[in-house]
Amino acid sequence: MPDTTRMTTNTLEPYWMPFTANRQFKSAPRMMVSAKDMHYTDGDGRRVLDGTAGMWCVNAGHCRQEIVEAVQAQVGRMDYAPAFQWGHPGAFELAAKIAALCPGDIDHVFYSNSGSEAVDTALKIALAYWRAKGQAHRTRFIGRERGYHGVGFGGTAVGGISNNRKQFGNLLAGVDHLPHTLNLKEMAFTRGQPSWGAHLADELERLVALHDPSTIAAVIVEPVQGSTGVIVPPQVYLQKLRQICDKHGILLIFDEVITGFGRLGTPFGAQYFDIVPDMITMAKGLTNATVPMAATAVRKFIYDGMMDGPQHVVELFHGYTYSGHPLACAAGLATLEIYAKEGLFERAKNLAPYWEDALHSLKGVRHVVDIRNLGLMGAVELEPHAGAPGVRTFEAYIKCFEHGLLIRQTGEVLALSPPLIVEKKHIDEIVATIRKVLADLP
Ligand code: PXG
Repeated sequence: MPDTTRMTTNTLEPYWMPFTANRQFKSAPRMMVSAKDMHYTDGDGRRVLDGTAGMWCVNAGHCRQEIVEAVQAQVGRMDYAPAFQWGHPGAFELAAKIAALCPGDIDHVFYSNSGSEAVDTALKIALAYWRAKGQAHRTRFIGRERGYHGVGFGGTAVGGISNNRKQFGNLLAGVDHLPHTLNLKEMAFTRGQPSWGAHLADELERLVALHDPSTIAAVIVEPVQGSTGVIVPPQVYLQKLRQICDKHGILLIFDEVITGFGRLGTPFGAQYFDIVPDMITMAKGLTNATVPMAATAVRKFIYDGMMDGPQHVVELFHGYTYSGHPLACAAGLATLEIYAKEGLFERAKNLAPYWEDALHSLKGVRHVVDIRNLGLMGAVELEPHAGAPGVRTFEAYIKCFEHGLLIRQTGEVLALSPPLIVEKKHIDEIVATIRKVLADLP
């Protein structure tokens, strides 16, 4: 076995790391080597409290025995089964369990391997559905500023992060964006959903009028914007988006890659907001991140609408070698069982008020200009150094790590999303560490 704790800088070089300042990292690498429940152990043997469930994905905590054993058993029984024109029992069993967790009549599940693929799948299903319904002119997508929908060309196009878009040319044609809803002047330090901002949903009416409803296939939004710093939707904003989509016959896609699987105390954000979208994209918590897996779940009318033409003809010319991979299905089934057995979604719901109070106790701490929370998501926004965006939060991020706490840094925001097994003592530790780090930070 290679000793991954003692690598030289030379051996670091070949790996081109994703979304990472490679040269900076390789000059001072941070390595994780093992993990259990709420903690990582880093390359120096230090325990690091996981304040972000890895990257918003290890919702049941690390290296859960039941998941490990399920994957081990599956890899010994059958490593792989062809995904096209063949099946294996786990894929069907898991699809039924996912559908049962989904709201309303969302009852069919298409598998992929990452949130990015789940999003591109949803966009392709939308186009294919409208074509099947004789409305092939509905090709346009509406995303939102500051939205993150992964890194495929479709997801990048409907996403609203200029850094993620600017290197990659024209992306997908025919995409427009709603404005984001963050406004510190109107909503700083709001607990939960802001009361200001529902009117921003009316911007969808403006875009629909501009492009004509007959050209629009779907609107895609994250119920709570995660990656760009936990932007909580204003009260009734999402309900208004649903109404406007209904009025114009436009499909509404909720990207629940982060908000899925209990993050808000409900199976999906859709239930938290009491909305039935037409499709839900999910990944991350689906397998507790043990094996990569994602899914796009659709309402009955979408699946039924695609089941036309001769019986022997493929209905959707789309899929991946690893769609419904046996190891991922084994991990997914074991994960969903843990969520149910331990009541982890309910646990998140019950802990959310404690989480909210703890986070908001940081109000007044040096550099803090906003605190946001919903469910077990949280964000602390800092005043940047003049002329140096992102530098102060990066310093805070590194200092937290040195103090044994893993958080996420995005722009001017420190983002938090602990595993749902988090205990009050861990929440206290997360907040105390951030408090200390910020007090000492220039
Ligand atoms: N949609 C949403 C809403 C996401 O948050 C994706 C799609 C893409 O998933 P994949 O599996 O292709 O990465 C995501 C991913 C962060 C962070 O720190 C967030 C994500 C990934 C990595 C880091 O905010 N979200």
